[in-house]
Amino acid sequence: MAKRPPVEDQGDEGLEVGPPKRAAAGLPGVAWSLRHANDQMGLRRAAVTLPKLNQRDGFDCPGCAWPEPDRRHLAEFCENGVKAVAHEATLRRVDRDFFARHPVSELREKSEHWLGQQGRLTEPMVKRAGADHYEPIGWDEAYALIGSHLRALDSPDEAVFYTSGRTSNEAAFVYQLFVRAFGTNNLPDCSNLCHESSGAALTETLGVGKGTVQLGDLVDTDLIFVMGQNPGTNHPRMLSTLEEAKRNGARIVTVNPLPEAGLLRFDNPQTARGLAGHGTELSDRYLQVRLNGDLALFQALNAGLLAAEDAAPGTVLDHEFLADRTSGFEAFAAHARRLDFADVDAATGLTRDEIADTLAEVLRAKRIVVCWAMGLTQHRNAVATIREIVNFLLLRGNVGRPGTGVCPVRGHSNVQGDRTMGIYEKPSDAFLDALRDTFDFEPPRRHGVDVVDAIRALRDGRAKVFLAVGGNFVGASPDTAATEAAMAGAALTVQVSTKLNRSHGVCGREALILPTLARPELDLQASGPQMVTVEDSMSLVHPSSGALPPASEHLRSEVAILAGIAQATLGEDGPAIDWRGFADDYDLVRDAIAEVVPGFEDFNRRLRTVGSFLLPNAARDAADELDTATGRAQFSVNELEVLRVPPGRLLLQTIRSHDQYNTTIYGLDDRYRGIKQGRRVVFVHPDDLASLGLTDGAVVDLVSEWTDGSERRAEAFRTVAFPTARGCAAAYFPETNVLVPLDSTARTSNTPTSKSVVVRLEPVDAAAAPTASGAGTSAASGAGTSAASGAGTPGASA
Ligand SMILES: Nc1nc2c(c(=O)[nH]1)N[C@H]1C(S)=C(S)[C@@H](COP(=O)(O)OP(=O)(O)OC[C@H]3O[C@@H](n4cnc5c(=O)[nH]c(N)nc54)[C@H](O)[C@@H]3O)O[C@H]1N2
Ligand SMILES: Nc1nc2c(c(=O)[nH]1)N[C@H]1C(S)=C(S)[C@@H](COP(=O)(O)OP(=O)(O)OC[C@H]3O[C@@H](n4cnc5c(=O)[nH]c(N)nc54)[C@H](O)[C@@H]3O)O[C@H]1N2
Ligand SMILES: [Mo]
Repeated sequence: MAKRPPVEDQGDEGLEVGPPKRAAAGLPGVAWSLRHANDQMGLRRAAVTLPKLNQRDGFDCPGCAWPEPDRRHLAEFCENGVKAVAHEATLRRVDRDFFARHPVSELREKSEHWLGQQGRLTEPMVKRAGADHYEPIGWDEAYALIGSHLRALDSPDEAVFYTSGRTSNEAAFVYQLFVRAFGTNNLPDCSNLCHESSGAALTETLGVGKGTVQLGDLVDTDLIFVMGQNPGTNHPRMLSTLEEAKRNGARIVTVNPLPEAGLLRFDNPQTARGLAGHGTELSDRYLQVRLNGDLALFQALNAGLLAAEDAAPGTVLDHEFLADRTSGFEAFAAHARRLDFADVDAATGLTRDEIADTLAEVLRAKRIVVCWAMGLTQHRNAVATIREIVNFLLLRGNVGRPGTGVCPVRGHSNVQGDRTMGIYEKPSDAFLDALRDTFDFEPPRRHGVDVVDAIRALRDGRAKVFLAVGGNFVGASPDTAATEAAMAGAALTVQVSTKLNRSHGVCGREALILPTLARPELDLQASGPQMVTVEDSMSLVHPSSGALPPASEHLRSEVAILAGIAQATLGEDGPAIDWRGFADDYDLVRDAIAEVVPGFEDFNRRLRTVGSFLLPNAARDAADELDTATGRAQFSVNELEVLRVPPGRLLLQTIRSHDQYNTTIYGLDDRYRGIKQGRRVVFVHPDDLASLGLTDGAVVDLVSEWTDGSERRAEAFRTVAFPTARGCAAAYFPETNVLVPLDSTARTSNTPTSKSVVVRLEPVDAAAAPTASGAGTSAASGAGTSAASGAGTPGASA
């Protein structure tokens, strides 16, 4: 079960720990981004590339899905957007000589940081069965190899087709069309690991699995909740929006176990005041909730709203809205009135005063927006939490009105668009009917596998071929040991990628690497240069056109690669679809999208005249009829189960550092949290450290304990005393993915519970500590049990 850290991560010899920062961005942010740009692509290339970022005639930032404001700055990007671009536009290359020098067995031992630093992939490579090296292969031969594997399967359901959220709308549409023409709905995507819980909760309650706010709603509102997200690192441009909202008089309540620098204060690098470090204090109220305590918090607020209404009837709830636009209020209210506040205390760790003061904020606000990200979605009760947020908003009519709504803040820059294009293992009948009518074939109706079920299918031999368009399935998925074993059992794995990652080293018996263009690069096809489109977090569709010369002359676009695979696989037997035509001219793809996907009517013309356009959303637009079971916004009843952590254990969340993009590790610092040159750290409250008999700086193994009695271990982490909520801990993924049990997922959405893993901290004998030879022996020290039993009860239970 033990997972030894890769050689270059062991020891973290340069690791330095300082105090966390109290503000985000400002001058250091600018300096850092320029250093990355210079390291990776040189200043000249940076000077022609960066001004195109997020401009109307340029390319969409591959960093995050936060929308661009109407009034754009010349530099409409952030420190982390620059890092994302610099690492794609890098001048470093991984060529055939690289693969001759580094066998697969060696790549498997490398860290994600090392792999990502090697540069851009340059030509198609194959690893033959039994070989330990990738060797060059021609494109046509690669397509033929995939086709022969797929055609040899007993059933199309024996193949799995993964997508990460950088894929353009055009590529995503062609991809899902090919997969369904082939005969399966096995289309898991990174959403399954990410905002699936939001999609599930919002579809059920509001009829559409997306947010209902526009930027304008956020900058002109009374109260914003920022729940479970770290925008200073992961959505830096959101901070400018929050700053504007504050200027317009909004109040901000942040709910987060960690004191995140960006949410304390923002020094906007786009303004002179911000550059000088006189930024805006962002959060008016900072609730350091315990991990997984948000459902209890919102149930307490909802109970408080009902009590306030009882005390002053007719003044608190929006009765007209409730009567005309919602369903299920009575059952919800009856349940809410029975809330046990002792459970709220235990689950949230907040004082009753903190909750009462927050309720007072809510009662003062005529318009409320709730924003959230992974801090809410990656828990067992994630879907219930988000449904409860909808209850909260419905009570006072805070949906479908200017300045109100739900704002799930999306991750990957086109993860929302990919879903709109049909990358979904559970497609609706309406979508499949439209495919059938447009392309004249009968798409499969049986639902496919999501990420967790794909791992199980590969593990059990029910799936044999795995193809990924982007992402790092092995690195990003939970339960690393289980995922790696599942992958190694596949007959063929195919990665359409821009850069190396763990999924290239941990591969099937035969494996292909198909290198593709990145966003900033010119996409030239038979009909000329192509643009693609993406959909941001707020349902705005807009074009993206790269201009840089491709990293290698051998690269192909995702659309071209998918069309090639489709042709080689389906040949004469498949539906009559002009794959070649799609690859030659993406306008034809968009014409097909216009026929199949609602909201894309007249797609090409609108793109060329108005540029970007907003997709319909009945809940946002206050339509008379929502796509829910009752046609109205749906109240729900959510049972509160308090996550009881056994004595001597902590609840661990697995998060991003400031220097990473998911599994792409740009650097080893986490500036805002005071960490330099190392990633194997675990943040723990000083009082919890004390009660566990540990000190700041101790080296421990993280051992996760799952209900079936199994244990998973991540070795050699340095403890960092940190002002997180009591009973909670935090460490970076992907290093800690090994700890997340495959079967520990959110109800309904099946998203891994990456933000609530029960762990114990086992001290490692200093002499055996994190050197290559010592790492494997730590488990034998046996010190962990005594530390665990000697501790008090730092867990989330009271
Ligand atoms: N630079 C950069 N940008 C990115 C990414 C990246 O890796 N790097 N990733 C992109 C992607 S795919 C995504 S999904 C987003 C992720 O964006 P985030 O969701 O901001 O990412 P995380 O690092 O997972 O941070 C989770 C946050 O939620 C808090 N939290 C954890 N558990 C709880 C809880 O139970 N309750 C509450 N209230 N808070 C909790 C944590 O303390 C932390 O602040 O960012 C996107 N943008
Ligand atoms: N423990 C834990 N695990 C998590 C999370 C967590 O918070 N905790 N977060 C989860 C979340 S929110 C997400 S979204 C997933 C992310 O899961 P993924 O999306 O699968 O992973 P990434 O690390 O974003 O993928 C990076 C790779 O994408 C490829 N790539 C980059 N750009 C392009 C492109 O334009 N085209 C193509 N074809 N390839 C490209 C590069 O080869 C790069 O190495 O991870 C999840 N895993
Ligand atoms: Mo994500």
